Amino acid sequence: MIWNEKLECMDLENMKNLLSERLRKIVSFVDKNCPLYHERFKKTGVSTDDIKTIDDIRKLPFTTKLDMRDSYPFGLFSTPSTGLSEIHISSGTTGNPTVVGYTKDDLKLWGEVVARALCCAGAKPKDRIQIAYGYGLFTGGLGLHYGAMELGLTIIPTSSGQTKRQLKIMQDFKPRILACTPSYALYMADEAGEIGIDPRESSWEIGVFGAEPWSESMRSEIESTWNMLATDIYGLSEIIGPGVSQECTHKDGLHVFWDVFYPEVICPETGEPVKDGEPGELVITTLTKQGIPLIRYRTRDIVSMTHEPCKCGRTSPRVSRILGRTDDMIIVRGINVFPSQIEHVLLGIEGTEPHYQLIIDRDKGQLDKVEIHVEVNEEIFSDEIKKLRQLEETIKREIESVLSIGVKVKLVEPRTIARSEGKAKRVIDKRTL
Ligand code: DLL
Repeated sequence: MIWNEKLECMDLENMKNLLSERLRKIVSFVDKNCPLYHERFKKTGVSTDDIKTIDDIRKLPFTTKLDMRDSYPFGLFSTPSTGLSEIHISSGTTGNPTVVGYTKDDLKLWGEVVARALCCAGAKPKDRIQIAYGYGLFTGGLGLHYGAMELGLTIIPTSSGQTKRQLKIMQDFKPRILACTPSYALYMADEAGEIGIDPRESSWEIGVFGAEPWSESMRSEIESTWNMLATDIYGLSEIIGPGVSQECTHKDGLHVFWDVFYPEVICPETGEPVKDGEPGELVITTLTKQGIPLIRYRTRDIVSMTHEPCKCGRTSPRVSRILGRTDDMIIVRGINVFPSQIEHVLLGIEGTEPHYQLIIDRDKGQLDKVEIHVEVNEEIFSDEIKKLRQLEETIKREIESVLSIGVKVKLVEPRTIARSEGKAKRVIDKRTL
């Protein structure tokens, strides 16, 4: 089922006209209502009259996370705060937190895009959904909630945490859909085993997983453990929250809801567009939002994009899963490291769990040291020391060959790496640069 067939399957010529019209409108809107944008357009020498078609988007300046922090709390808004229905605030680790706000129409839009996403994943009206994303200032819980309401699902808003209760609710109320972070889906499988529930017998048939990076191997692991279809949902608070893009049941890239969130993929260094299929930074323009519309927002997420048609009939471009970040990439001894590479290696080694932590440190005047703590399962852990050493050696060798840097591997007891009910913390960077 396609939720909004008219827009999701629109032919490209009509879509281009719609996108151009919406771009002209939103640029005039922010120019008129947001002094920061007005000033910036003036400074970069672009006027609203220069924007005629969607291709003129490249004439516009970028917006960054720094702009959001610097304009705290409402400097980037185009609607006065009295006109907002909801405000979400992210807990910033450095500097000001990021504030986003929704008008009543923005909340409708949020419901609409998440309803589209849920349909993409295979949900149907009247299905039951267990929403185990956190509710509150994090946009996961409420975003999924609005979409599920729009689609006419029966919602069980468990929020995250209280895993045994989550599992009991699943057993008693048999929801067909589970929405949570992929790492929490795996965590719940662990716990299910402990309390004698066979995950393969679960009622969940469809998973709508996102909010953190995951891999194809993690997908296979979730799908085989829970006997369900695991789909990827992407979004970020600055743009709307979840519901920017979503995989359909073909699982061949995430459909971007481009009539409202126009995507570009650029080279992060030059700002120039990259070709379809090439990785680059995802940049999004919100074409219809009112509270805090963003022009060419740099997400810092790395993806590749394709405009090839999809078997499902939707005509939207699709982006790959998030390949990394322009900023969370770690540079160890001059080499770029993505934690997902380590995860990938671990998932291919029997006996290890996809729970790991990467600890990076540097003694004064020394080279970076990388220690990887890897959890092993109960069975392996009770093996003799010699076998454990062999396993450590294997992991070390494989990781070193992928990362091209020397690492130290330490196997740790089952369930000793702090679990998260939200996003897993994979990297502990102790270096002072
Ligand atoms: O995580 C929104 C969300 C909630 C998406 C629930 C999906 C499901 P933020 O907390 O603002 O918003 O974090 C946004 O999380 O820029 C990505 O780096 C990362 N991210 C989100 N979805 C995915 C995904 C929500 N499917 C940041 N795969 C984004 C990989 C993701 N990374």
